Amino acid sequence: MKNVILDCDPGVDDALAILLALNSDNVGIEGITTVHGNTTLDQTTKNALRVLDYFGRLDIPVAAGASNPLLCEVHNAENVHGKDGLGDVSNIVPYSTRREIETPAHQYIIDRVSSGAVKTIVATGALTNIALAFDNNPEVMNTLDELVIMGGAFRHPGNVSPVAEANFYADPEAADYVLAQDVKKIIIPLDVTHQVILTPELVKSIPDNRSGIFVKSIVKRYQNFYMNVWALKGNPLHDPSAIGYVINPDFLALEQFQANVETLGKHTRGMMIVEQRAGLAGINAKPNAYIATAVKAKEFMDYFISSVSKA
Ligand SMILES: [Ca+2]
Repeated sequence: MKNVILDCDPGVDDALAILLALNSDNVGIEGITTVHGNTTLDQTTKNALRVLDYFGRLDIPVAAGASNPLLCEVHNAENVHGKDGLGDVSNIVPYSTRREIETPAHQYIIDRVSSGAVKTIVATGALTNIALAFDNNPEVMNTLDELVIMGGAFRHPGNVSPVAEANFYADPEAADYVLAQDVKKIIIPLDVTHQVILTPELVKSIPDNRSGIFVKSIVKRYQNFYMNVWALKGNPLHDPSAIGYVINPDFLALEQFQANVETLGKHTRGMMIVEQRAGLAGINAKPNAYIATAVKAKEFMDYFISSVSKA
């Protein structure tokens, strides 16, 4: 079993990622760290706590992190995830009376990695906390086996701009800084997450157990957004795809590239820039990341549905 810290901004798909991890024997959640993104830090922290409470996992600590990007203004996405960031379903997923621990997220991450308890971090929000952890203690952070990042759009359009994906766009300086670190990075971009579509029919097929009621309540609004605005047949499983990689790397095919994040462009800020010309005359790329370029969508979706159907 891989013990991970999930650094996230719940967020409907973050909540589905947490659920997938909780229901898997291949992954254990050491702790959850929260960041600004889909909604405010205060709300993403409350949401992490209420999701854990709903599933009776009061043993998992939550550490709150950055409320703002490193340099730019905060950019939230309540239009996608609901006012409360979780589809506005507090009647079904009530608020917790628990609080986050006192240690800030980046310090909690450093402490747990330093202790050897965690070798894998899964980041499914803006990369502010991860950047702060590397900036504060690169020696410890570079002992990680892998950093799995949901973010970026490669050969696919962006989702907050024609070229930028929401997590990288939410803090481009942090994203670019993290990609420049030596640790092994696995990037799960929109190219693959937009192939894993949870349709209303699939949701209907899930039994009304505890996980099923959770999924059915939180995805409704989110799914409508993707069907109406993106003309998709349902909602992509963005963040669950990152946990899916940890559960079974065979779900995804990886290719190594040099990848950076644009921090200056007038029209391209937050865009993932990938050097695809390696091997052409005179081009010396320095590969620094593995990018998921294909996904076994049916196998992963079957796994997702069976996982949320069993408890
Ligand atoms: Ca997220």
